Amino acid sequence: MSDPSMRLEQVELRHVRMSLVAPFETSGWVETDRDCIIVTVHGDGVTGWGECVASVEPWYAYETTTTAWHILADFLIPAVLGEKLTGPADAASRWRRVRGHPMAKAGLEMALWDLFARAHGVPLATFLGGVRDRVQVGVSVGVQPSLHALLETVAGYLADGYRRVKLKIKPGWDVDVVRAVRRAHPDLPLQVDANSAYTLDDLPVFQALDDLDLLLIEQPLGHDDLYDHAQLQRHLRTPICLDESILSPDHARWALALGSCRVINIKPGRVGGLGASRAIHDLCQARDVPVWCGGMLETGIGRAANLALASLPNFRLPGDISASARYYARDLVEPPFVLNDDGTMTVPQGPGIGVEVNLRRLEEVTIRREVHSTRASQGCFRGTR
Ligand code: OSB
Ligand code: MG
Repeated sequence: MSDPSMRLEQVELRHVRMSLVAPFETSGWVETDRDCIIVTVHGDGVTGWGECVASVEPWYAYETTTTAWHILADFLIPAVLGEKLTGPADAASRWRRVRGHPMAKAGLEMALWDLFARAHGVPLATFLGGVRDRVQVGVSVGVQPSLHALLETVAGYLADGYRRVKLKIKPGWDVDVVRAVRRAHPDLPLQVDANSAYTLDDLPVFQALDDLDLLLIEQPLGHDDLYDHAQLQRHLRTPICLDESILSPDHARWALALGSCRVINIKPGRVGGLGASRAIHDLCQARDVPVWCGGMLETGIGRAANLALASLPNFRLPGDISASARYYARDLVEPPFVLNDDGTMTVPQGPGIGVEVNLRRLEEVTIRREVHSTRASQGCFRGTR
C-alpha cells in the first residue's frame, strides 16, 4: 500500500469483434463490425483494462489488429512483464525504443492507468487531473445512402438528445449535404470530418464550407500531412482540426508551430496512450488551443477512459463520445453509457475506469486470446483459441 511500485504479473490479450448497430461509412471505408484488442493486466491482486483501437484494415491508420498484436506480444509486454513499475509513465519509458505503433502502446498503457488508479482507489479521471464530472458530447454521423436518409438520421440523433453533430464528408458528399443539414438546423453546433479525402486543389469546396458556420473542419488533407494543412488554414476562417496527422505530442507541437490547425482532436488510442494525450492537452492549453476527445467506435472500456480524459480542463469542445446504444446492441461494460438530458455524459466515479466488464459478454465476442504470465507453471503461455 505504501509501496508506490507494483509488479506486473500477467497480461491477457483478446481480439474481440462486435457488430455495430448500423454500418459506419467514412470517405475511405465502411465498418459493419468493430474489432479491437482488449488488454487485461494483473498485479498485486488488482486488474486493469485497456482497449487497443487498431482496426482489421489499415484504412484509418497503418496499424491493424494483427500488427498491434505482434507489437504487444513480442515487444511491449516483454518490456514490462514481471517488472516492478512505479506507474504508467514508467512502463511507457521501458518501451520508448519501439518506434511508432502508438495504438499498440496505448492499449497496454491505458490498462496500466486503470490498474494504478484502482490500486490507489481513485477514479481514472481524478488520477489524470480531471476537473469535471460531466462531459459535453456529440455524435459522428457516417455517409448515408441519400440526403433524405442523412436528414432523418440527424433528426433521430437530435431526438435522442445529442446537441452537437459531426458529418462525415467526401468528394460528392460535401457542400450540398452540409448546407442542407445547416438549413434544417440553423443553430446546431455542426462540424465535418473528411478523413483525408481532399487535396489543396479542392480549395473551392472548403471556401464553400467556410460559409456554413461550422465549429471546425477535421482532417481535410493527407493523413500524414502538416504542411498543406497550414496552407489551407490560411485561406479559411473555420478552424482546421487535425486527427490522423497527430500521432504524438511532437506532431502536435509541430502542427501548432506551422499553423496547420487551430484545434486538435485527441484520441488516446491514436497518440500512444493517456500520458501522451495529457501532454498534448497541456501543450495546447499553454497555447490557448482548444482540444476535444475523438473516438474510434470504442467499446465501453475505451469509452470510459476517453470520458475520464475529457474531464481535463482544456477539453473545450464536445467529444465524439456517444452512448453505448449508438454503437452496440450490448456493450462490454455495466452499466452501459447513456446520454444525460443536457447533452453530456457522466464521468464514471468508481475506482479506475469506473465500470464493470461483463465477462460473459466479453467471452462471447472474443475470437482470439493469449495469456502472458510470469508464473512458472504457465511459463509464457500463449494460449490461442
Ligand atoms: O475519423 O474520427 C474519425 C470512427 C472510426 C475511425 C475514425 C473516426 C471515427 C469517428 C467516430 O468519427 C467517432 C466515435 O463516435 O467513436
Ligand atoms: Mg476524424
